Amino acid sequence: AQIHTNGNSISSLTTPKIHFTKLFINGQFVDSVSGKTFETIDPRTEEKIADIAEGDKDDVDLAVEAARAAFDHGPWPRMSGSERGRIMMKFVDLVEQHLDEIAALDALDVGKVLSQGKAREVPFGISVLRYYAGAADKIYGKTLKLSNQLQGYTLYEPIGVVGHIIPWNFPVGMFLFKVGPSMAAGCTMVVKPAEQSPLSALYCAHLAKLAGVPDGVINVVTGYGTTAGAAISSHMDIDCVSFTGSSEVGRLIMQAAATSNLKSVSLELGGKSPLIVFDDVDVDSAVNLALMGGFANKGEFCVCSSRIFVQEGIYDEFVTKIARNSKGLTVGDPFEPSTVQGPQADKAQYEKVLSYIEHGKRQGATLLTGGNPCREKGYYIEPTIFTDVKDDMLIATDEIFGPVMCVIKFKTIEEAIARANSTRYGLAAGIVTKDLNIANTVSRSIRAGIVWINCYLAFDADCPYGGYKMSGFGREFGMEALYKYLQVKSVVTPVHNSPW
Ligand code: TXE
Repeated sequence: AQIHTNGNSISSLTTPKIHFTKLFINGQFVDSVSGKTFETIDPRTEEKIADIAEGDKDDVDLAVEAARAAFDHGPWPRMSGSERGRIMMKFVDLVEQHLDEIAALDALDVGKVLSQGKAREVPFGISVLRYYAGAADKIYGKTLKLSNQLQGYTLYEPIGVVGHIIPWNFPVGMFLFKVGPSMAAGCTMVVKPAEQSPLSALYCAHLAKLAGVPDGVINVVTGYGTTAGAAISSHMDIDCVSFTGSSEVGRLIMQAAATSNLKSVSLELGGKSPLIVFDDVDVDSAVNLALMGGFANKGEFCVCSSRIFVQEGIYDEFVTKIARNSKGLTVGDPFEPSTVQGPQADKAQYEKVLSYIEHGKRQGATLLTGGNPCREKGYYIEPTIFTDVKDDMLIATDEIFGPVMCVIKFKTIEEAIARANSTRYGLAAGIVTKDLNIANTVSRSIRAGIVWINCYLAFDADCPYGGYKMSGFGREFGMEALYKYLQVKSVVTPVHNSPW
């Protein structure tokens, strides 16, 4: 199928046309070796959107073969950084020209609100890709004066073939966040999108080809985790795997890497992030920040502020106001302009969230608002807030990954720090206060990869983020992400008769 590359013809679309449903290997859309397909489901209707080629180990082998040939013999790692950057810029421009259509594919696949995708997620993904296009010719080593007899320098070289295993909560975002830095580094890659959300990755792979990215540099194998995903993490010819998803699967990826070829691993594994609101703030703005942080992307967001700690002096007012404002959030069809929250991405997530709500009720927390499915069809759930939550209840310890928030009262700064940190996760945290000393003390005391002061979900391509503790390791964004895909070689040479 061909799509137009100049301009966007579908800004008034309701649901987008599906152009690409096959695996993308060595620059071609191909059927899976087995000929099998799987269905991708519209979470609004629970009906099939399209049949997608089901890649398996054999398809991963073919994709790795193509990526390996492109790495060992192709132009991509050999061309100058500025030439790679130039091609990447063309790719960025094409993604930008097709922004509306790409946002619509994700809205269809996993229920993301179209207006938010168009205004925020896809533009942010584009800014990340553009950042790495600009970074491709800014990879520097060091010069080393080792002794009077020796000098050296370091060369940063691409790590090789990369496997990216990505989740469904930000399909195009994750694709661009991972593909961008590894492309800039000069790597070639096999990407496995989540089975819930294959459409936008295939579309972007096509745009990469149109931009002039050589065949074999980006390969996309759609399929399931236990087959295609596992084939990537255990592959003997993949040099590095970058994974975002659940802690359980993160563990399997590390095990597979360890028992195969000891490939390098980076993991981003979700969280249970605290937002700590102190007495001295404007309660209305703190409430709005908490709602945004907790319910953004229907709570399917690894950095969601799912535990809101509120200091006792404003607690009652905060609870009254958050209950009222939460009821004003419109849950509905993600293609409707008035919608704030769409359906959960798939049936498994929908059922998981509802079962946590039941646990919350059963374990004695107070259901302040929400708690129910909210449409006859589709995976819609009301924004849900619990109070009277104890730190050891499941709703306070586990990543629910849905629109469920716990509001918890605290007295002192020491108590807030201790309870915020008493989680196995460490991805993000937020602090709301006017007091600079409190902000500085708490931000230094929190064990998390990113801390927001008087804001939340403030991301930038230049600002690294990733996990402490069981939220994983390795960073997305910034030059930190680029260096995951490089390895350093030291070159040392003797110096004769140096007077210094
Ligand atoms: O994740 P999985 P699921 C969390 C969140 C969510 C829970 C379950 O709490 O409710 O995980 O979601 C691939 N080898 N996060 O089941 O299974 C899979 O095909 C290799 C947090 O969707 O981890 C998909 O591409 N790969 C999160 C990807 O892993 C495997 C984002 C993620 O799926 C595999 C998503 C295997 N054995 C979920 N099994 C975040 N950190 O943002 C599955 N996969």
